[in-house]
Amino acid sequence: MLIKRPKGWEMKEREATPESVFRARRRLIAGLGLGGIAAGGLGYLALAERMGDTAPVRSAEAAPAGPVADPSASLYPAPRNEKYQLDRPLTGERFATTYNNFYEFGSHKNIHQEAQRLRVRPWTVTIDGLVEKPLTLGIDELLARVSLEERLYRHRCVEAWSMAVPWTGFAFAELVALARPLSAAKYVRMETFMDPSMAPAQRQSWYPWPYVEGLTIEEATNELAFLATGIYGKPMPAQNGAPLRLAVPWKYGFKAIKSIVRFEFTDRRPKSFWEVIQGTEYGFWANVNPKVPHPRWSQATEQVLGTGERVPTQLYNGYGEHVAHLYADKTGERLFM
Ligand SMILES: Nc1nc2c(c(=O)[nH]1)N[C@H]1C(S)=C(S)[C@@H](COP(=O)(O)O)O[C@H]1N2
Ligand SMILES: [Mo]
Repeated sequence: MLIKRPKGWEMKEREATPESVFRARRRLIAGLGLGGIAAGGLGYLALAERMGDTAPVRSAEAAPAGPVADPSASLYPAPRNEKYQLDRPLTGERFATTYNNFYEFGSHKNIHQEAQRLRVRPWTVTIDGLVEKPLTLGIDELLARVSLEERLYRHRCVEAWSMAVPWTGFAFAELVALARPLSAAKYVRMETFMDPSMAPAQRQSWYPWPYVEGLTIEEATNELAFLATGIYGKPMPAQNGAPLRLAVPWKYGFKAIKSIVRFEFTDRRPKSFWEVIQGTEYGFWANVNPKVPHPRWSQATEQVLGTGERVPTQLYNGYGEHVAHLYADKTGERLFM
């Protein structure tokens, strides 16, 4: 599919002032129709409103010191794997890194500054459950045991906005190989960190923290399943899910769990964060399908982050040739929500 390259995609140098960025954000927010969202168009915000959580999260604690140098910085940029091509321009970095969903830092999109409280070293990753030998290792140890590459992927949020970004990371299959799951393992359950001192919104007890997501082993070992450690040729910024987050581009964005600390191999289907909150709207499979509307809005089109352009949504977000076979025998399952 050809999508016209929008005008004004790239910011001119002279526009790179904080004020123009602020104005660009306002245009972006207008373009994304957030007025409509505030009126109750989107589930997450509607939930937050019901729960009385419309005010930004504030914490009594002092802000942490400035960011420390990332010990993995020398691994970037990693070579690009040309196999994964886009049908649209890349989203501008300043959009993808300032318009985020990361509920641990607040239920609105503008959490990128609050997210700088995230401390990404030391960062321990645990691999356990139905595996030959449980493993606990530091993120830098893990990075030394995998091969990093860059992939250009689309990302389709269930809220009907999308972006296209260069992730750096490694195939999820590499982690599964490290884990050596037992044959009884059918799923991998992933967990985000739990630390309200870094992420004040985790004190909001009406959310089922920590954030949890899951995949079948077949999904996790599909070549598209990617564990991202960086974006735009640099280590992952906090707000995008440093230091390790999932990218499964054929699924709705909420599957792409951020800041992972644990991979548990299990024979039971994990119940994800959003499924616990609203199981009738956010299920386990959550594959993208323009023909299956969300109970409260259409999924036929999506608004492109940074331009506000509206484009048709594709089945499996355009990745059907890689993943459709995974679901051929799953009749009777709610595959698309
Ligand atoms: N831990 C955690 N992971 C998360 C979320 C979150 O709130 N917490 N939001 C999800 C949603 S809804 C989306 S669309 C993507 C957004 O990723 P981005 O901010 O890098 O665009 O992260 C997903 N992963
Ligand atoms: Mo999302």
